[in-house]
Amino acid sequence: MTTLFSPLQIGSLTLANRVVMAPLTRNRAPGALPTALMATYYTQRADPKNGAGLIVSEATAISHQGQGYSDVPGIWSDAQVEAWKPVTAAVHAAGGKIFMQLWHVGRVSHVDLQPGGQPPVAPSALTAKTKTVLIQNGVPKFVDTSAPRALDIAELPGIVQDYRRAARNAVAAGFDGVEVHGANGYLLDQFLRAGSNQRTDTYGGSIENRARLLVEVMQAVCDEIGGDKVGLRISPVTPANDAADPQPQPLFEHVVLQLAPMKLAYLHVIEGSTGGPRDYVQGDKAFDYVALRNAYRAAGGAAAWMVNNAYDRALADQALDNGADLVAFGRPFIANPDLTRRLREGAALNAGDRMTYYGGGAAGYTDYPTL
Ligand code: 8OZ
Repeated sequence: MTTLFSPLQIGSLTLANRVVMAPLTRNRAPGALPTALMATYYTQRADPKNGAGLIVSEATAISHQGQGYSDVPGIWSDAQVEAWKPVTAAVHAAGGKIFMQLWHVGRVSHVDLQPGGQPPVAPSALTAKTKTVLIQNGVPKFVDTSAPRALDIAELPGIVQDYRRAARNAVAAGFDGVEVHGANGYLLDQFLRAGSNQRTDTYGGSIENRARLLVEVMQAVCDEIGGDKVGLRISPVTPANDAADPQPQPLFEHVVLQLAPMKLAYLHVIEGSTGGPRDYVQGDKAFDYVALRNAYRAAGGAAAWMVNNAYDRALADQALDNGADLVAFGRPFIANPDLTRRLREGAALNAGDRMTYYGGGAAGYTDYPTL
């Protein structure tokens, strides 16, 4: 019988259990460089007897333009590659596996975070009704995102190239693979959804056109490092960061059909509203996640199916019984480095302190107690 604590083979990688640490933005990388404290934080969660079978890193900017929050890490420079190496080495020494989440925020940014104070970029010049985090004098503040400019079609190959370089850099930094961030209203999701994409060229309009950039990015990343080292995170109905589409079901079914031949490591699906209700509805009817997976499997897609959002032990067991392969836990991993052990033993979970989620030091980061 498969449980959360059974191993899983994905590509050439053996995961010791099916508990995944979801990507979590923590804003503790000043100058976009990872730190020794980050190595400690990930390593505390890396031993698969107590912690995650797979860690997905916090979202990491593929370029300066792709950055949208203060003190999030990057993976576009040699200095960043070097600074990530101690993190991956420490995770591996603890017996862990770690993928890097590759991130371009698109319009979810602020001029203060962009190269030369320029406006952020987006599929269309539509401001997202959302906030970003700016840290000034050590104090995190939620501020409105800046008005973006629409990307010229001639700029898109450069963005695909930035993802490709980021994937190559992630592997050079010692990561076991990468997860492309296609969720939560960031650049690739902005292209996917009609609410943020009003383009009239081959990257807007039809579902096929809106999915084009994501498919090109996935193909480039797979070509660069091999599909068995590549995952994708999607959030078909989330309203996060002003993401909106009237018909997510055919949109995401088209996406997974395009991905089926790429032989990916996993597909990571946020069910419902990110960090909120699982039964959130966007568009005209409830999203059918089983139909999405069936469409992918029917097209020959064999990637591990990872589910996420508000899972507990009972819901996770049910998901595995119903055909999911991996369950990602986000906020529970902030406060419980030994989450896997606690799930296995039915132990109580520590509560996290929201005031220390974004920015700061060791407090609320590396000081949560284990059993
Ligand atoms: C919370 C705060 C900042 C960023 C996401 C990368 O929602 C994020 C994020 C979450 O995917």
